[in-house]
Amino acid sequence: MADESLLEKCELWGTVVAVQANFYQVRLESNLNSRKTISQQYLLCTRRSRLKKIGQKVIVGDRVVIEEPDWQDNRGAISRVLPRQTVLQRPPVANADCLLLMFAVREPTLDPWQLSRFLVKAESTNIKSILGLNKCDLIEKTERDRWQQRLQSWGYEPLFISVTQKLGLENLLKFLRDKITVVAGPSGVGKSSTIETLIPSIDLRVGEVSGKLQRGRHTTRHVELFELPEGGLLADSPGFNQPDLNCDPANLAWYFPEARARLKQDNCQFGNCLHRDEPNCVVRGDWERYEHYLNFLEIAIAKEEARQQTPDTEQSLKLKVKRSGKKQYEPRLESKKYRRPSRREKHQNLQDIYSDRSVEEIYEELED
Ligand SMILES: Nc1nc2c(ncn2[C@@H]2O[C@H](COP(=O)(O)OP(=O)(O)OP(=O)(O)O)[C@@H](O)[C@H]2O)c(=O)[nH]1
Ligand SMILES: [Mg+2]
Ligand SMILES: [Zn+2]
Repeated sequence: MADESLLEKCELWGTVVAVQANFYQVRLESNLNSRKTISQQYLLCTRRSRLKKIGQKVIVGDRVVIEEPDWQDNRGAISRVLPRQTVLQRPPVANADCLLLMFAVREPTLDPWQLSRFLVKAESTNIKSILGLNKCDLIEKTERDRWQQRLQSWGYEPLFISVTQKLGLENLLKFLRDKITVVAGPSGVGKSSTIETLIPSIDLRVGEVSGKLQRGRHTTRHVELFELPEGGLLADSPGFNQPDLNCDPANLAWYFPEARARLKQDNCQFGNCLHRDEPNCVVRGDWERYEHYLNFLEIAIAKEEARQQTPDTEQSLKLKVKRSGKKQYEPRLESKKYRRPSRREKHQNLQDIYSDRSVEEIYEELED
């Protein structure tokens, strides 16, 4: 390549699409200085020791600056992580622009409470979300119309999809183009099938198997961003049935479009109204999901109270989840240099936290 030496001097940057052991697969963007398009699309990178020292983690979706590219071997080193616009914990992805919340209209049965809970969780992330309802081949048009009307009354416009019949995918693609999108939802609704259909070159479930257990890579361990032929990056995630509701109870009503609309029009009498039985409340009323609101509010309040009861514990102790699944509190040590590395750390001290534990383990911890 003619401009090789020139390119090497310039600042290079890209998006981390996969993290594995000590390596980061980075998809290169156009060169910042010369705005030149580079011929290689991916570099396999390590993390500069300076970043390790300051404890700067690199996760999928991070925008990173790369130094010392070796164009022969497609290698490089990450020297800087740009500030994150958004951070999702489940799955761990930075800078997601969009959440594709996926449900099936049948198999598994579409449960309004579960759907509602996912919608509230999605709203609380402040990331734009779209709702896809898959497996439309399994229901009649009348049932589909009923769901559409019902969800419109909740403030949502679902995209009806059938992966098996390739229905609604064109429409879906319009929302995904040139964005980082994370696909989330319960198990078995067709998240992986959708991604596989949109990106025929990958095979998520029976893709590469890794390690002694010969598990499929995507079933448990890795988050990875896959490139849509039309432009844009998509991350699959393992299904889970119940997102946690650890939001500030005072904000909860804002995560329901129906309540939000009321609050934008008018004020409750009390500034700290939780919209239960306070007088002159503008949120309380006969909208379908008001009972969901009340139920989620109780959960959010209970979580908040539990959190407040253990402030000291949180500051001086940290919750450690053992491999066996047992949880115990351990003192949080102030200075890292006095801490002896554990046996596991000695062997894998460069390994990113997210790549050496299963997604379920991380989820468990995040849920506590
Ligand atoms: N009838 C019908 N079945 C579908 C459709 N899309 C996917 N399926 C089936 O649904 C099942 C589950 O699909 P997956 O793509 O593995 O679901 P998932 O959401 O990735 O599930 P987890 O990985 O467990 O979270 C598979 O047997 C698919 O063949 C569809 O549009 N219609
Ligand atoms: Mg899947
Ligand atoms: Zn109120």
